[in-house]
Amino acid sequence: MNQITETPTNNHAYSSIFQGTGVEEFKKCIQHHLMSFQGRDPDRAGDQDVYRALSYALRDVLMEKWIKTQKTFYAGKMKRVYYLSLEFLVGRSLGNAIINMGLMDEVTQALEQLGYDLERLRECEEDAALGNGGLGRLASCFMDSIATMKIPAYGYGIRYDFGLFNQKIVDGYQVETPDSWLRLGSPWMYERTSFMYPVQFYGHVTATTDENGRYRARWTDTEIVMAMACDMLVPGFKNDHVINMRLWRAKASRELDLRFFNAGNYITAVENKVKSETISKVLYPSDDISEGQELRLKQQYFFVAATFQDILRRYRKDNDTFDDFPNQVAVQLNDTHPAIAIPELMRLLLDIEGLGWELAWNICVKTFAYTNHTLMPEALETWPVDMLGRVLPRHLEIIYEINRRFLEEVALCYPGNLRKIQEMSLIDEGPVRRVRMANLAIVGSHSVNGVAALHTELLKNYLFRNFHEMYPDRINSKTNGITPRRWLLKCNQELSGLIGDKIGYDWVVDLDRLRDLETYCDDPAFHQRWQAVKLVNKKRLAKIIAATCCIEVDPETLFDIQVKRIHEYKRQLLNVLHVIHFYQRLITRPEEAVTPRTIIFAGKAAPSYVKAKLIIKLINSVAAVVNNDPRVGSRLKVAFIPNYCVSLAERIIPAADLSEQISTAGTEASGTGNMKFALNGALTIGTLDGANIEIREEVGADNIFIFGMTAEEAEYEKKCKSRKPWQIYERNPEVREIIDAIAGGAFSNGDTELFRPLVNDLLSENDPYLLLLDLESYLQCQRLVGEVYADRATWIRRSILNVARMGKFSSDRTIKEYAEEIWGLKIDR
Ligand code: GPQ
Repeated sequence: MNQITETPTNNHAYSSIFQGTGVEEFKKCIQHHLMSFQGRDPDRAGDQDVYRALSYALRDVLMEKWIKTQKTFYAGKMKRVYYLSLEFLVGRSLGNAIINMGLMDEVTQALEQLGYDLERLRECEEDAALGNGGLGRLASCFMDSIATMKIPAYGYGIRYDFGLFNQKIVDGYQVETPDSWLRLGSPWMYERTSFMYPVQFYGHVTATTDENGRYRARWTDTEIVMAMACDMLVPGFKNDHVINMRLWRAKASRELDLRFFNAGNYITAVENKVKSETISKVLYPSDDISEGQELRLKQQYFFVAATFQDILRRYRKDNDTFDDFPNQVAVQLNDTHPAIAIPELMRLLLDIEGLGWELAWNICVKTFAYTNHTLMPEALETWPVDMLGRVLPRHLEIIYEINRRFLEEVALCYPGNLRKIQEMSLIDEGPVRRVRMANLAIVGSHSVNGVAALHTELLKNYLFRNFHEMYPDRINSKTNGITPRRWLLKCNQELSGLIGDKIGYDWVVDLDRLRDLETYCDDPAFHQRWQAVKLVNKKRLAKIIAATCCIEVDPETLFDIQVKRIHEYKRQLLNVLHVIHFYQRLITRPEEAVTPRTIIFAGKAAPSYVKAKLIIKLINSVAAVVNNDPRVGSRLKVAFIPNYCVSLAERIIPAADLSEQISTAGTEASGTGNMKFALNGALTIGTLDGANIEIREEVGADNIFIFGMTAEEAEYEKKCKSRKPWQIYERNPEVREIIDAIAGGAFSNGDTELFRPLVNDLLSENDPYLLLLDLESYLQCQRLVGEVYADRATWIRRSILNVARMGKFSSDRTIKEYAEEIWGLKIDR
């Protein structure tokens, strides 16, 4: 696509080892990689070989720029930001690298001349799925914005051998298979095989005194695992700036090998080697729910310990004392997953550097900032005290001391108030004593942020109320964002081209510029092109659906899409209830005019989440009935696209007319899919939850379909149960018909047991997600959606206005706020 090649560069002229030589030089570089590194005859290489050679050619350029970028950090003695995250949901890198490096022309031409097609090569790349969902994808969008805004920062995480599982649908059920994304190696992963740090586990703490007679702990008899650095490079958008994510891989220590090998115990030696390397084997596949496995705790400490050795190494290059640490280092904790960093930094400062407690603690609090991503209690991490004390004995001691001092402070604030002490303690004194990682993260950070305005208010008033009362300046809001490079420029080249034609491309690095599109919101010629672009994207998705689901869908119908992790609170089940209702209307009142729809789902359920998996089965079962009912035809089709992932999202989102964001108000911290859809011209049907509220503020209430209870009303209903699901069922015949169909086996060949757990939840007074309480409002709102879509000019106008008003949701804006308000940096743009 030439449109993209015409996007503006910023002030910094592009310079690369290809400059001046261009396409010819590039071809040579690809051929060189084919022969020297892959041993392939360039005349006989296949797509996979050329994909690799091309990627290595680009990586050469990236590496050169990365080294230059690092030098500017050192030369400027810049304060560094460390973004610690157990998840980075990267997706594919090739297309993104080409676009951000401004090499689309060179690459396309070079490949053409060599006889290859870029689109096909891009399909050779495995997604890097080192994350579960929103939280991991946010981290990757942040990396893109940080690089684009030239912020001196690094991402730190784990290089999992196996990313998020692959999902197959067999007989309507989810089946998981391992994601061996490194099977053929990844050209984007730069392994530094000799760059390793030791990480300790288990062992004992012995008390000693230092020369000043002060207590010094020694942590001994530990098991050691080595952390090897693997870098993934992240280019900024056309600015010559390249940063890295440093992902740690676990390696057995040579000492461990030698000890056992020398003792002649060969098998034990190999066993131990395998055991220590399992730490970075696999990503934990649950989202918004905490898993209490020891291996997970070891993953957390493993990457934190390696990261801090790296941070201190870099800090020591320029500093002899720790006085300046918080002015030189900012650490952002992506949820509590890396919160063990707080006692780890304390340990390093106390036990290794010999600082006193107060000084060390001051440094810690000024250094750390914590982002919370959920309001749901089951997602808050806690570790059994026993386990933590066994795996990390010194850290438990330090946590106890942090807690002792903190509770003294609480007692001073609230004399005699035992309830406060109990609630705020870092230790949950239940039958199994547990460390509350959120409390640790709040106490040990100068900033605690929510990810949308509503979420932050709910943190202040409910979940973290006590802490907010005690530290009123600590909790702040940073509404999430998405990178416009991947989520518009790259994934929707047709729309980007159309927008570029009208208003240029400044929006790529300054998303507010999309406002200029408002001028064209009533222009019939523009409407026509807008609609044509959407149709192209829908046709492309229709092909994918035909190939992966064997379902023929009509691109002229309204594409109604819900793609995200499958979770009860996200209420895919509510969407299914509407599907069934729509189907029943078609059957019982065939003469009624309806807007034909294609309703599309995709998403993974955590492998152990039984109910979420049953919801997937229900979606597929309803789809089977609806799609095969000859009375329906193309007026309604339902598709569940398997194996949702970043690269699929890039295909699905641009094809949406309607975006489903229907969580129970007060449960979705922010959502980011909601932003991606609206930026690609879909209208939202949604609840007043998370960032939907801010999207409504931006696009205007007329341009979004809002239904259902507010967070306050939902909270009230959960407590007081003033409206009962079974009353709604009895009163409303339409609701009754939907539920009876599921319960009566209409989608399970007469089996009335299969979906009973879901039916029971729907009718229960204790349904925490309140589906039936929102159902009537949802059905009514969906009816309105159909009517508006039938008036195509109105729909397109609203679609244009949505895109034009999405400026706020660029992750560039989000990162600027983090940089200025949390990390203490000044950003001039
Ligand atoms: N989120 Cl706690 C996840 O993706 N995984 C998690 O474990 C937790 C939160 C999401 C959250 O559900 C969304 O509302 C947010 O938009 C997203 O994090 C990024 O903040």
